[in-house]
Amino acid sequence: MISAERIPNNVGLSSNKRLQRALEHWQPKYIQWWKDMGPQGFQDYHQVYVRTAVSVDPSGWAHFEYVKLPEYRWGIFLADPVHDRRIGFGDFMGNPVWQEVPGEFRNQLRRLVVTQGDTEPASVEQQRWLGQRCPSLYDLRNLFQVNVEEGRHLWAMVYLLHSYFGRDGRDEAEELLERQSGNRDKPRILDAFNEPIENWLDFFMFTMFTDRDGKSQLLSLSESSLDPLSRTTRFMLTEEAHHMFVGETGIARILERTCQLMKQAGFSGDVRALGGIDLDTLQKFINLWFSLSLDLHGNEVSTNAASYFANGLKGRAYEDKWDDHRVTEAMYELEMLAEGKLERRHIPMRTAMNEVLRDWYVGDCLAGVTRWNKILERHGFSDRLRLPDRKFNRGIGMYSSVHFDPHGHQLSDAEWTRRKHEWLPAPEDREYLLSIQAEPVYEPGKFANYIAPPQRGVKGQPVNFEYVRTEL
Ligand code: BYC
Repeated sequence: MISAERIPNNVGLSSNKRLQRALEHWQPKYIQWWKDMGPQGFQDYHQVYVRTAVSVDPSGWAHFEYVKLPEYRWGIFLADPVHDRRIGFGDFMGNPVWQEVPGEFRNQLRRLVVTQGDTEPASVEQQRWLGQRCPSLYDLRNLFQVNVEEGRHLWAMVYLLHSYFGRDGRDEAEELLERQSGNRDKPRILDAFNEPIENWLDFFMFTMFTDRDGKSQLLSLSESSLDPLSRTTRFMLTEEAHHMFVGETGIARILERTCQLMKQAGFSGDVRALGGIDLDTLQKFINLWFSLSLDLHGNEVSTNAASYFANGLKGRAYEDKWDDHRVTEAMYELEMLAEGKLERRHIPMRTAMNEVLRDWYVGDCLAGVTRWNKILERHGFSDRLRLPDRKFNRGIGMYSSVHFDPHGHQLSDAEWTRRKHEWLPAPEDREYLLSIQAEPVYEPGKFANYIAPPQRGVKGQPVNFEYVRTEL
């Protein structure tokens, strides 16, 4: 039996019996899903040193302990309310925020909550085999930390569905456990969440680029006029920051090791001969995960996005930094693809809100890549990693009908087919990565050859701490 005491929460669960019963009904299905679709091979006796949110104040959400993963205490937390909060953008600007869902926006809000919720279990499913190939116990623990928090983010969205969307919401909460990443009949909603994450380079790129779309989307939802959605997503952002840390530092540590191996290889760049990951492969995985994550921001021109903004459902990242919050007159200059030709056109900014958020996202990614390049610079290499043009390898939006190279030059279908593996991972790149990750590293303080140790451990613990314990 689940009780308010057993689910850490700050939403007064024990005084809302209807909601408590609804979550009691959902909880065993969630645990079953976690056991079936969560980390494979780590469901029984492994104890993992993880952070569990027990309240929203800084000491409460940074509580560390060893837990068996299925016994993790998934909780429901909303950031503290803001006194007299007002709608900050769109047509209803200045009105008090909503504590209930207005009937006329119910479908749109449900769609946003379901789309957000769907990504969370999807990512756990995508990553479920990685524990079998981990580069260290430190990394294994970080993977599981990310996984349990994605599970908690699912709880956050299920809480909203159960609390504010009635019968439909309960049905949607069930379906969140029924769709499966990569399943042909019942796939996850957004494309990037159906891609397999089979090796640790995929994982680090995913947490760098795809979790950063999580940041974009959560920032824009945290502006929402629906106050419970805003408060839920504000707290989720604190956890999201750690996921991006895992991705950015994971790649930084691979790059550090690559630089060491490049020197050992006599500056030939042939680090594969020494079991490392070469710069070309790193670049291909950047190209892949950046472009997939650009797609997650939706179409460049979107009437959905315009109406989310007009109705105050979804704002821009850091809405208060903009001057004009109604955006009724402003235009946005976009590189449009019309009849196969690119030309710059001005369109109403409201319809370009997905693109505005994508701009913020690209800037945030660029800052991360610039930090990676400092590692190459420090080692004295002139090579640099870069983001591909945003038209490259798109599956959603107007650029998806034509092919572009990473510099944004248009290509014929034939040339794209001939050259795409110069820019995107080829089957042999994936085979190589699996070959160097064939054996997991489970010895405390040891690291796989292709990655450098972190500069420090977790929560003041040493790097060689036993972050995952096997206790039979
Ligand atoms: N894949 O008007 P548009 C995270 C569809 S990640 C497939 O642009 P909309 C996390 C769209 O469904 C953040 N289909 O659409 C990270 C629509 O189809 P229908 C997740 C796509 O809805 C790591 C049509 O195209 N959060 O948290 O305004 C680990 C029209 O397009 C895609 C959110 O996504 C796609 N990529 O914009 C764990 C926030 N893109 O219905 C977690 C909530 C578009 O016409 N979602 N379509 O057949 C939204 O804000 C919006 O739904 C989107 C798309 C920005 C995603």
